[in-house]
Amino acid sequence: MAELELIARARRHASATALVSAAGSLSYAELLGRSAGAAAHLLDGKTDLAGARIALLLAPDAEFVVAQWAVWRAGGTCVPLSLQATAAEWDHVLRDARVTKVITSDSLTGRIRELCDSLGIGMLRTGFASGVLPEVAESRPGTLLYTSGTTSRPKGVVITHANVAAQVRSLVEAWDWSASDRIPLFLPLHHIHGLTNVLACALWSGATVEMLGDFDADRVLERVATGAYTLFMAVPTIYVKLVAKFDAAPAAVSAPWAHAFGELRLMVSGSAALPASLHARWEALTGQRLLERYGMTEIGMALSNPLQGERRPGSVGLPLPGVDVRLMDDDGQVIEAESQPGEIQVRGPGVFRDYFGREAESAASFDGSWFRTGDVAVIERGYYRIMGRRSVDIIKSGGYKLSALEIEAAILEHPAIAECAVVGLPDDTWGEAVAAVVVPRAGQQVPALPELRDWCRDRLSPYKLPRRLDIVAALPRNAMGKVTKPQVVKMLGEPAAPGRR
Ligand code: MCA
Ligand code: AMP
Repeated sequence: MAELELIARARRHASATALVSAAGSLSYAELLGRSAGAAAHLLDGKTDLAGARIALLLAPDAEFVVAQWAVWRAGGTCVPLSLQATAAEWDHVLRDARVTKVITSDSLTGRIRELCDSLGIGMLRTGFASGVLPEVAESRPGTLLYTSGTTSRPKGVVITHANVAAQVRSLVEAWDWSASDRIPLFLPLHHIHGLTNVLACALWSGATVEMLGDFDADRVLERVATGAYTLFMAVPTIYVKLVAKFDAAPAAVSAPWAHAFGELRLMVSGSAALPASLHARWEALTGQRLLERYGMTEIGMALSNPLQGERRPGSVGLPLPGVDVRLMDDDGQVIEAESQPGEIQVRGPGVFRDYFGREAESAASFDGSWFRTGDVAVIERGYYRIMGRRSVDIIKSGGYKLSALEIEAAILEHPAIAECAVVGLPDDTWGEAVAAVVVPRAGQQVPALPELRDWCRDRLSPYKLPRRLDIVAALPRNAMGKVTKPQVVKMLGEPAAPGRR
C-alpha cells in the first residue's frame, strides 16, 4: 500500500528513538503503532476522513505527534491550535476552518469545552482501535496553519503533504540532517518553525527530538551543557534571552554552556531579523557562527546562509534547494541588478496550495505561479538581505507575526476609545514591540497600559498585547482620511518605518 513518505521513512528507523519528552521516550516503531491505532480510532468505522479538519489542542509532547500522524494517516487535515489563544481566537479558527473535531487532553479540555459545545464540535482524546487505514495521496492537504497577515483575522494556509515533503527535503539537503541528529524543541507547534523545521525534518531523517515544552532558558542551558544535542533552532528573541543568561552568570557557570554551544554542528536563527550585533555577540560568547535563514508560513523556507561557506551577518543568503526566488520592482519588472530593492517572490513545490475558503485572496497573493511574500529585499554581493515589509500592518514580535488590524479591532471595542492605530516599534528583545496610539471618546478616560492590557486579555493572545500606550487628540491622516502609520511611528519619536537592523 502506498503511504505517506514521512510514514514510510519512519519504518526504516523503527528501533531508533523518535521523541523524548517528560512522559518518556517513543521509538519510531512506537510512534507508527500508536498513530495507526489512533487513526483507526478517529476513523470510527469510516474508510477515510476525506480531508475533514481535525483541530489539536495538545501540549507540545509525544501525544501531539501521535495525534498529528493519526489525523494524517486517517486522511484528515490537522489544524494545530495555539495553546495561548483566547476563546475568541479559537472561535475564529474553528469556524473558519469548519473544524469537525478537536483532539485534546484531560488537562486542556476544560479550556475549550464550552466553545466546542456552543459550536457543536465533538471533543476527543487520542484513543486506540484497529482497522484498515486509507491510502493518502501526497497531493492532499494535511495541515491548515493560521497566520496573521494584511487582513484583520488570521487566514488558514492549506499545506499539502507534498508541500511539507518538499520543504523538508530542501532543508535536509541544505543543512545535512541525518539519523544521528538530536535537537531540542521549545517552539510552539502551531507554526512552521517548530512544526516543520524542527519536528518534521527530524522525523523525516530518523533523528531524535527532545520535546522540552515552552521555552525555559534555564532548562535549555542545562540540557545543552550535557552535550545532548547536535542541532539547535530558535528565533532571535531566544538568542537575546540566552545572552542575558550568559551576562548574568559567573564565568564558571557559563563556561560549560559556551563550550557546549560551540560543539553543536549547527545553530540556526530565523522567523525574524537577527541583528548583526546579536550575531557577533553570540559568536564571541560561544564560538558558534549562527546560520540565518528566511521563510514564511505560506512557503516554508526560501533563503538560507550556507552550511559550508560564508554565513554573513545581516543577510539571509541564497535560495534553498528546489526553491525559486526572484525580486520584483513596483512596475512589475524582475530585478536582476544588485542593490535594488524589490518584493521577494517564491515558486516551488513547497509553496502552499491556497488560503482556506478564500479564493479571491488566494488568487491575489500569486503572480502566476509566484507567491508574493510582501517582504522586500536586495541582493548584495550575491546574498539576499531583507529590508523590511511592504505592509505597515504586520508586526513581528518574538517570532510571532501579528496583525496590527486585529489588535486595533480589539482595542476599539473599549468603550472609552474612539480611534486607534497600532504600530510595531524597534525593540531589542522582541524585534518589534506592539505600540497602541489611541484617541479617547469625548469625556471618557482611557485606562492606563496595565489595565488596557488586562482588558484585552479576553480578546487577544498575551503576546499580542500592547507594550506601549500613547493617548493623543487626533491620529495623523492622509487626504483620503486614512491613518498614516509612518507618521504615527514618528509621533512616538521612533525612526520612521521600523527597519530591519
Ligand atoms: C511572550 N510574550 C511576548 C512574546 N512571547 N510578548 C511579545 N511577543 C512575544 N513573542 C509575553 C508573555 O505573554 C509575557 O506577558 C511576557 O511576554 C514575558 O514572557 P516571557 O516568559 O519573557 O516570554 P517567553 O514565554 O519566554 O516567550 C518568548 C518566546 C516566545 C520563547 C520567544 O515568544 C516564542 O516561542 N516565540 C516563537 C514564536 C514562533 O515559533 N514563531 C515562528 C513562526 P505577560 O507578562 O503579559 O504574561 S513561523 C515563522 O515565522 C516563519 C515560517 C519562519 O521563518 O520561521
Ligand atoms: P510567518 O507568517 O509567521 O510565517 O512569518 C513570516 C515572516 O517572518 C516573513 O514574511 C518575514 O517577514 C519574517 N521573517 C522570517 N525570517 C526572517 C529573517 N531571517 N529576517 C527577517 N524577517 C524574517
